[in-house]
This record gives sequence, C-alpha cells and structure tokens, in this order.
Amino acid sequence: MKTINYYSSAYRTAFSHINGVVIMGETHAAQHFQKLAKAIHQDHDELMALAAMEARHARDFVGCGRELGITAAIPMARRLFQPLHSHFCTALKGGCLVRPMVIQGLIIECFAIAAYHCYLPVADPYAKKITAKVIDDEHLHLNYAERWLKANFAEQQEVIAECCRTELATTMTILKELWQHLVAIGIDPAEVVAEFVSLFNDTLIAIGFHQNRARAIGAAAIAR
Ligand code: Y39
Ligand code: FE
Ligand code: FE
Ligand code: FE
Repeated sequence: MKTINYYSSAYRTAFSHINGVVIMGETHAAQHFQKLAKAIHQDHDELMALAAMEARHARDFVGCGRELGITAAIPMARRLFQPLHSHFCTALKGGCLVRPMVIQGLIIECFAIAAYHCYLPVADPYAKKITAKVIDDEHLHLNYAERWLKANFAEQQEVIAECCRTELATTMTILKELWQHLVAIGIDPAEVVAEFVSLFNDTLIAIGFHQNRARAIGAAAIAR
C-alpha cells in the first residue's frame, strides 16, 4: 500500500474538488428522495428516511473536509451535477417516476457505491470511518430503487433501458472530468468505472433484464 500525504498541496487541491462533488451529490440526493417521497405516497416515510440519510452524508463529508482544513470546491461540482439534477427534476415535473428513480436510485447510487468503495483504502483515518458507514446506507438506497423498478419492470423496461443509455453517458462525463483529481488522491478511476459497470450490471439483472441486454446497456455506457 502506498502512503499518501494528506497535507501536500496536490492532495489538498484534488480533495477540495472531490469533496465538493461528494457534498453536492449528497445534497442533491437528499432533495431527490424528498421529491420522490412527495410523489410516491405509499413509500413516503421510507423515502423521507433515505432523504435524511443523504442530508447526514452531506454534513459528514463537510466534516471530512474540515478535519483536513480544506474547503470544498462547490462551483465545479454544481456544474458537473447540473445535467443529472435537471433531468431528474424535468422528468418528475412531467409526471414520470421511472426516470427519476433510474437517475437517483440506480445510476447515482451505483456510482456512489463504486466511488466510495475505491476511496476507502486511500482515505484518511477520519474519512475512512465515515465513508464505511455511508456505503452501508447507499446499499439501502440502491436496494429501494431495485425493488421499485423490479415491481414496475414489465410495463417500463423500454423506458428504463432508454434512460440508462442517456444518463449513463452523462455520468461518465462527470467521471472523466474528475479523472485527474481522483488519481491525485490515490484512486484509480478505471477501477471506479469497472466497479460501477459490474454493480450496475448486477442491478439491471436483479430488476429483470436478461443478461445479454444488461451487458449491452453497460457496454454502451463505457464505449463513448
Ligand atoms: O446517493 C448518494 O449519496 C450519491 C450522491 C452521492 C454521489 C457521490 C458521487 C461520488 C463521486 C466521486 C467520489 C470519489 C470518492
Ligand atoms: Fe449518500
Ligand atoms: Fe431542482
Ligand atoms: Fe444514496
């Protein structure tokens, strides 16, 4: 295991950008689950509980920056998440639940789990404890979306597939823009991509896609 100097200026600049993306992502995630709670009455309380976890994550990751004496770079993060967030909001306003569920519950959650998992071995001791707990929560969020999409799979599979094609491309753009910052904090971005594609593939199969179609959806995401 290589040693990381959490106090080098290269580490701190990169961490500031990654920390900004994480805080922005968690803040959006909290809003997204609140909006879903309003739209899916039968699951209101469960979704509000997930929203509360996301708000907690945002606060906890602010604490990770504070611990290192680093301020998050928010403007870049806001720009990176803007497309996913606006696609989420536009679909929901148009009365669609499937797309918002795919964007937040499948794509963003799989991205979070893959990225946080790759971050764990290179995190400072304070952030490591927090990240480990956060990962457990993210699995609950993914699990909720998996159940919901599985129950709606028969009527919605084409919408789900199309939404994955569009939004996976959006997500890969975020990852590409973060590439050098990830490298600078000790994460191999190619490993994040590999873990993401693998987890996403398993999730597509769990909600009802046949193996070949699941693999094709994932392959299209990384081909661009
Ligand atoms: O469901 C969630 O909590 C997702 C919002 C969070 C997204 C996190 C995005 C992570 C990007 C790179 C992190 C490298 C450690
Ligand atoms: Fe979270
Ligand atoms: Fe909005
Ligand atoms: Fe989450």
